[in-house]
This record gives sequence, structure tokens and C-alpha cells, in this order.
Amino acid sequence: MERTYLMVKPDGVQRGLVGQIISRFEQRGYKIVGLKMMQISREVAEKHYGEHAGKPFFQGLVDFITSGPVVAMVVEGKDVVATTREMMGATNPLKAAPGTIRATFGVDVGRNVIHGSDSLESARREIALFFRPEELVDYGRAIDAWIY
Ligand code: 3AN
Repeated sequence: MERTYLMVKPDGVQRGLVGQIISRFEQRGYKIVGLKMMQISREVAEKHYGEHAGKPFFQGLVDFITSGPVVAMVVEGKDVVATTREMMGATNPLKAAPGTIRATFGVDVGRNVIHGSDSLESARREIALFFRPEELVDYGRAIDAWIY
């Protein structure tokens, strides 16, 4: 089954949105296979956002993602990378479709409450960057027979 890396950013944690955000993925039928709160180091943040190195907003991005705790998770399910991107909405919350997480909870591109991997390749890279293999759990759920 496909897996993706999702992260409630420091603004989502500070605003008390962790439960509501995680709930959306659970309600959809996706399975959480890794979950932790952590403080990201600048080194890891710079790796995570490596593709944006050199862009004008890069320092701000690293400052922000390291500014407080985040809630990191690995979520598993059918087409989970593309579907969770859809559920998150566009990078700029003002452009995000109504009902998406970013449209529901945000108005500013630098404070868009959640990160999610944008491809299978990014998902693999980001899962390996933030989780050790033993932190991920393999388990079955009876309810899966009603989802798939
Ligand atoms: P997404 O998070 O939707 O995958 P990316 O990976 O292009 O978007 O950008 C990573 C993060 O960088 C975004 N979540 C956003 O917070 C920030 N960001 C992207 N573009 C801009 C921009 N033009 N100005 C400020 N921040 C930006």
C-alpha cells in the first residue's frame, strides 16, 4: 500500500488544530502507521526544503518550520500521496479549493498549517528523513474490509 509523509506545521500545533487535521485523514479511511511530535533541527529543515535552497523565501521557510514543535506522520492507503495533496489544497491557502485543509484553516502562504509529500519519490525521501524504520508500525485493521 502507498505511503506518504504529512506534517502539521508549527502554526497548526500552536493553533490547536492537530486533532482536526489528523481526523480528516482518519475519516477518509487512511491508516496512520507513524506519528510523533518533534522539534525539527535547522539541519534537517534545510534538507527537507532542499529544493527551495536559494529562493528568497528559503530562510523564512527554515525559520518557520523550526520555530516550534510539529506533528509528523506517515499515512498509508490507496493513492494516498495524490489524495492527501488534494485534501490539503493549494500551497497558497487563498487559492486552495473550499473545504480543503488549507482553505479551512489558513490565509497566508507562509502559514499554511500542513505539509504533505508531492510525489511518491518525495514521500520515500521525507519518510526516511523524519522516521526511523522501527518507528513505523505494520498492523491490520478490521475496518479495512469496509474501506477496500
Ligand atoms: P507545498 O507545501 O504545497 O508542497 P512547496 O513545497 O512548493 O509547497 O513549498 C513549500 C513551502 O514553502 C510551502 N508550504 C510554503 O509554506 C512555502 N512557500 C512556497 N512558495 C512560497 C512563496 N512564494 N512565498 C513564501 N512561502 C512559500
